[in-house]
Amino acid sequence: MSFFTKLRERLTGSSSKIGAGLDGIVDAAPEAAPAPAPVPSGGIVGRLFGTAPAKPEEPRRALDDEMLEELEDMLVQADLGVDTALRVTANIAEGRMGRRLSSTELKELLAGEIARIMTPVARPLPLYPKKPQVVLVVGVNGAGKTTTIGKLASQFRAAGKSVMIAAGDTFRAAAVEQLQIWGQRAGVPVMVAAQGSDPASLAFDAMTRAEAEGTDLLMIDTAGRLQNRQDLMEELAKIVRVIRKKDPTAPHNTLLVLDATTGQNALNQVETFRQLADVSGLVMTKLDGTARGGVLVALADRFGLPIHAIGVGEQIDDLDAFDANDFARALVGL
Ligand SMILES: Nc1nc2c(ncn2[C@@H]2O[C@H](COP(=O)(O)OP(=O)(O)O)[C@@H](O)[C@H]2O)c(=O)[nH]1
Ligand SMILES: [Mg+2]
Repeated sequence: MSFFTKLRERLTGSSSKIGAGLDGIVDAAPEAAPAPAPVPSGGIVGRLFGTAPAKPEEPRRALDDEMLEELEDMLVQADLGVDTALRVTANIAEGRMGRRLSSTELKELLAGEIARIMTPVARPLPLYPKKPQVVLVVGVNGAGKTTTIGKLASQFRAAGKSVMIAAGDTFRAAAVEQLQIWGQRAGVPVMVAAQGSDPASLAFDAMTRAEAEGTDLLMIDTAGRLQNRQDLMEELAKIVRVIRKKDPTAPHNTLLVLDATTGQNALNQVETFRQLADVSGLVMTKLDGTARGGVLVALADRFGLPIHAIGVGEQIDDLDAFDANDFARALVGL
């Protein structure tokens, strides 16, 4: 896994948003203090004493209530949510009122606060010795479940694990075909059933085959028809019930896949899916090129669910582990 190289390249939308926001706040210093003239140091003295060439001073702004309010508003705009924005701002303010901060210093402070929120949730998908380890994948239509399963299958294969996929979204024929294509790409078998057939019986068959073949990992795709919440809840509950007949400890992980571009809506989706299934961790997709990565901070702060991975593109290797520090720095534009 290329840790966050892709994120750094692609999180440009988010970083420019918060980064530019912070630049704007500092530049908006009411006193508009002119930057002090740079000290000349390129001459003989500089060369003799090894002084670094002078950089033009960054603008600074004294931290006051007005600046904190601007900071708070900007963070709310960047999808951190009101509660998280308030707390982050208060932490930055503590012991620093009146201090003159540059945009870079403010970014460092903000990155530190965000990293502190994200560090406890940055956890890889836990691996259990159980065979097969069952990963149930849930989320609304279009969130990126099928794509994420394909990417995960490929990474586990590359790590030497045997993998099987059950195409539990039996509602849409196209969904099954899509998963078969991902299965081919990742080199893993995909168990399918007739369109409209019971996903629970498919899950049961997949468990049976995975057990017989000694498969390490069984990933079960599901439908995401939230419009029919009661049906979906029953469908998921039934899948869990039948696989527990085979292994009472399954599913070992229930991954909720969320689309970063939905912004604050991701918070509602977590609330909903926690009622539908025993969600054990999150995957956030489409962080490439979206300006809404801030919602991850709100999610972490509010729910504390592990973030196992992030999607940074549509290709098979576009799934990264989640690293709190890298994410925080990329988000604030450092
Ligand atoms: N840019 C981008 N697109 C993604 C990512 N993950 C999934 N997609 C796209 O989102 C769309 C829906 O994905 P799909 O896996 O079918 O969602 P599902 O309905 O939850 O199974 C597809 O066009 C995917 O290529 C990602 O991390 N980045
Ligand atoms: Mg799908």
